[in-house]
Amino acid sequence: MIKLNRVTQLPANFVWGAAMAAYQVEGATQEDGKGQNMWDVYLKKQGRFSPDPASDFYHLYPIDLKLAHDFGLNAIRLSISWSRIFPDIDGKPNTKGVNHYHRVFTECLKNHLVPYVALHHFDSPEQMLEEGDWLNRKNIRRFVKYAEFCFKEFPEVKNWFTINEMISLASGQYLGGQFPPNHHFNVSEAIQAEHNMLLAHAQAVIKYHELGMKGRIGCIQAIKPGFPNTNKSEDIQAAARYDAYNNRFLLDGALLGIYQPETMKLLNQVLEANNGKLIIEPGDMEILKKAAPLNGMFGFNYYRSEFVENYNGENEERVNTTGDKSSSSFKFKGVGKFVKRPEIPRTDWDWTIYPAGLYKMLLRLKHDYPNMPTIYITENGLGLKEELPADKLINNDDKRIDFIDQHVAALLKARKAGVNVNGYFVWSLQDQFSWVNGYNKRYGLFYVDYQTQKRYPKRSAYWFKELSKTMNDEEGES
Ligand code: BGP
Repeated sequence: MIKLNRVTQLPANFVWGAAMAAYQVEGATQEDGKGQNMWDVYLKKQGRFSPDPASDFYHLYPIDLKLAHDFGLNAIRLSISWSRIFPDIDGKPNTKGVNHYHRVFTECLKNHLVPYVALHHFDSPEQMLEEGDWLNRKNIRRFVKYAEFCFKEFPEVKNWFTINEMISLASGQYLGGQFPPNHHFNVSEAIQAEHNMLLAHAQAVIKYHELGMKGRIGCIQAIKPGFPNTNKSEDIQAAARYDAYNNRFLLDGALLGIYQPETMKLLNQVLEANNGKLIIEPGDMEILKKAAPLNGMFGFNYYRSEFVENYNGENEERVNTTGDKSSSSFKFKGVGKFVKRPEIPRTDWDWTIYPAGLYKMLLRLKHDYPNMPTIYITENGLGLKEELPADKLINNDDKRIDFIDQHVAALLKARKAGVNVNGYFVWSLQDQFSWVNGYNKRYGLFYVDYQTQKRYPKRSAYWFKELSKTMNDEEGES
């Protein structure tokens, strides 16, 4: 018997979903004519873990989607693998890949799950990476062509997201270097990639509207608030610089279509401290400006907040990719460094558990971006090391239930305060591999036994179901 704790009632028409990304769940990386993407090549070279069979969603999607329905979800967030649709990035579409996604979307609708679909979730085709990924403007044009194809081909999808987490991709590729092409603290590249992704997003949004498509489109940003660790003005400034780099630049570009003067002042400080530069070409800002009011929704991924102090030493990032507590550090020259506060709980991967950050950021979004369309929390969840017990009953993920409960409570509190936020997608539906952690960091409502590919509902899945019953309208929003 599951007892509800903080949250005891979901609003009517609330979007109650779970998320996944194509490359983290599908497996079948060599099947049905899929082309190579940057992870196929990189993971093979790295040799740490294999993307096959992952959670074998490519074949088992009917099972996973039925589970989602049976456990009370009314929406599902997934992504399309670009290299399945266009194995040759400049070539013809691959019918097998296209039909696969038609079947997946049909299955979603059959299970009364509204699909929210991202076009790009970290998985650029290999050829795109080889030609500079988002740093090469040719790839923006390619993306818009791919987006246009998908809009026309999949009218059954009414909720589109362009690009998932521009900041995580750019920082993973060019700052921390955990993502291919593994560059370290090349700040020009990171910020240029962000600007170019904003342009790609904006052009896809404009295209969607020009085509007169009947639905909504937006982007998904990972927002990681950085709070000053002390009241010292140098720490307040450090947090502001970090925030400009991590959040504000992308929020301004996507939602206002301008980079506000204060945002640029702070961002230029980040660039200067790292001998970087950003190239904004003539016409770029007009594109962002035109697209901003056309966003029909906004995806907000929230996992954690940071506490920031001033820092002028050399750049350094150590990412905890094993779940060995306290093995991470982040020091960004001339920007700031993260400080671990003993009173704030952390996961084994050193991520703060800080639902207040979600609440504060939702209020800030309402205040700073008054034209904000409906917000959905498109990712939030807790990664744990978990094992399947002999009796196959996974009754011990109360930590996850508590984490989700606290964050949904923060969301509902923000709603009460007038923020237009109408949905929550837990990361993740089923266990899946994590880009830099592999298979030992599990987030799913459903445990995946990777040997047998069997699914087992965790206690959190039952909690999710229990809460879904408190919603008046079972179908949710469409
Ligand atoms: C987000 C990504 C997801 C997912 C999640 C959890 O940044 O959009 O794809 O992986 O984070 O992160 P991790 O797997 O590193 O724990």
